[in-house]
Amino acid sequence: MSATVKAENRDGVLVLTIDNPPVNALSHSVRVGLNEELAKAAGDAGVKAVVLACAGRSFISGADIREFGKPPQPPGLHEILDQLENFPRPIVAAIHGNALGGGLETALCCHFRIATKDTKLGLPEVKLGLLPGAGGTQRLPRVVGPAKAVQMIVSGDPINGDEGLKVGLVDELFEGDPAKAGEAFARKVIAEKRALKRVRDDDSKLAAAKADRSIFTDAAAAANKRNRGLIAPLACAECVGQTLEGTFDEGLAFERKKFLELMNGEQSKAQRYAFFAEREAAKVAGVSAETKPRKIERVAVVGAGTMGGGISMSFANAGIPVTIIEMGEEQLNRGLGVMKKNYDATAARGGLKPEDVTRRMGMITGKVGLEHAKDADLIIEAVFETMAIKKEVFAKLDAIAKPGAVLASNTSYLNIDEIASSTKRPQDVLGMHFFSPANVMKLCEIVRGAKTAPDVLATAVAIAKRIAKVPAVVGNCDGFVGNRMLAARGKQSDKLLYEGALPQQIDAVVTRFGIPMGPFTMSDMAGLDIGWRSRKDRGVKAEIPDALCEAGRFGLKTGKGYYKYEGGRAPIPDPEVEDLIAKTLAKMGKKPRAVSDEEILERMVYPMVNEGARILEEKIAARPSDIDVVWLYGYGWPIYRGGPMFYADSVGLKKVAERLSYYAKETGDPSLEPAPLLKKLADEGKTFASLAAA
Ligand code: T1G
Repeated sequence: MSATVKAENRDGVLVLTIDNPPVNALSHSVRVGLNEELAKAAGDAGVKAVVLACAGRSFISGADIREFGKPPQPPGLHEILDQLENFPRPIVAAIHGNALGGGLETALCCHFRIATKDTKLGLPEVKLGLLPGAGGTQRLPRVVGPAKAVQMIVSGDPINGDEGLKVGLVDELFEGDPAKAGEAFARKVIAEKRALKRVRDDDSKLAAAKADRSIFTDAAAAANKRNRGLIAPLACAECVGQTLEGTFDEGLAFERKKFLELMNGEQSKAQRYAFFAEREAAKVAGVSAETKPRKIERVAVVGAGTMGGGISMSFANAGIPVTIIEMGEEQLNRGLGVMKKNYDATAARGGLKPEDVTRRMGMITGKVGLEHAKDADLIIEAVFETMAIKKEVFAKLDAIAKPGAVLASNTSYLNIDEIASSTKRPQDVLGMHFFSPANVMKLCEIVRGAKTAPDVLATAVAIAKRIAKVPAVVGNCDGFVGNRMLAARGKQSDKLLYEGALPQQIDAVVTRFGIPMGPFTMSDMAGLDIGWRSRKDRGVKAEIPDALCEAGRFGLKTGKGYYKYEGGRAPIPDPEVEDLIAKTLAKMGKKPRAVSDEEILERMVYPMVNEGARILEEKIAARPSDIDVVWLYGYGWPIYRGGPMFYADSVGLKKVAERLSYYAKETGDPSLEPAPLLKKLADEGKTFASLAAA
């Protein structure tokens, strides 16, 4: 008997239990075990039915992603699925927890499926840049119809047991022990002499779409509406569409071909990397996995501005009561009003039911005065981004907060050690840097102070995951990881304006690369006046943005900035800006040149990678993949490009270093010289990924 598949004949019902922690992936040992047990059972007249169940927290969560890209180890999953589908007696899949990817595909090859009502049933392969490669694109449409199937497969989002029962994916719901429930159901099937139907043999759910293709094509188009740049969602839809064109086996062959194309393609490699990078980032370097996080039951957020409101909503969304604190009724009520407006807007789009809005707002209590933070286990400060104000708030919180409370600042670049120094408990202080809009963006940069205690770090990571954020622990420096790299990019985008590139050209290169918003559109959103005032305070000139601001062009808020805006938020290139830039350059005696898109892309990305290398050298980030997680989840770096450091590896560090040296000379900017770590890896023909392996 295999170590991961146990067989027990319970008076004629053979219960096969997979026990392959942590998620019962269909690893090689599981496939060997199933292969052996099913072969034995097929020839054993004493086996009247088979139940497939799992031990632990979940049914099968998919193929073992760690095996991808490695030499296949027989038996393959297809062999197991053939054994299940052609088994001569009833096979019941008893599902709890998750049945995802290959897990659901396995269940679809059983004759019957029973599940608990909160089971997650889904085919999330598309999130790995793949498609269901074990018959899911051919079997699921035959169970739930092609329209529902294409929506599930292209979104990758699961449905629960309840919905599974409604759409015919589940035959019966159960509670309690899966094996026991499976055995009882199997006995019922035997007693009722139910026919053994194979999903592949029943095309009845395809008939309507075969008669009217628009049933499928409309659903496919809707499902693919927001999949910019990704190839897997289109391939998923193509495979599901094949169910309307040919035989089951032809569809299976088509699916296999498309799966292998995706598996061996660049996009899936990047997306599989991102999957593991996200999970690695939650493992804090230097903090043992056994470190117990502190209990967080009550949260207080200080500051009801945009960030404080978004942060509070994130806790309310996770069902965690939060007290939001302001210094005055008016600011508090304004903040509460913005949150209510945001929830109502989501409800209006059908994203929330009205009762959800009420429940979530009910989780948020508005108070005036810091004393209301006294019972909180976690206090997140989200006040003005000036050190003096933050230190004053933390000094007051130090006197109010209960012992053991975690004190976090949402600062986006200020020194967390200096903030901590205004308290007598620096060990309880860290940064939790959320990204705007905080109720939407997934990244939480957790900034560890010099004195931050290990269990405080573990607490911040755990609570970030509880509110469905992606935590990345970073060191304390100006801009931490994300904004420090953003500044390196911003320096180049600003310089390029003085060399002849226009805002719209630079932004277009960045958005075509897959990043949602270019630097100048971002500046217009944030407001050009903030930087302008700060430059004036410091006596620093920046001729082009200064000229824009002197003309009252502060960005979106004034309807004009680097772009003009006509009623909406869409940036429209403005000849007046081209004229202003030309005049400014002329005044400066600069002669604009044609700048290629390729140069722009290299000068947008490689300086970020260079800053990332310095961040690694300074141990501000523990892993290159942590830097990638920051950019994937904090700045919308396209998932199919893996992150700046992964992307640099895919370009080749030798080339990246050479181009940086070239631009350093061309522009006379020494900061573009390759960082020592980058140069070393390039000279040794290595990758950033090789550091993680070391
Ligand atoms: N293979 C290998 N390892 C996996 C894994 C998988 N499928 N899923 C999770 N892990 C590891 C994960 O890296 C982590 O490892 C630990 O398990 C706990 O994961 C043929 C081709 C199931 C919802 O895409 O969505 O089937 O960090 O922290 O928050 O068509 O894991 O502890 O070392 O995420 O409770 C399709 C992927 C695969 C599901 C559980 N299936 N997994 O979430 O735990 S492709 C998926 C998840 C496929 C077929 C195709 C989640 C989860 P470590 P975790 P969790």
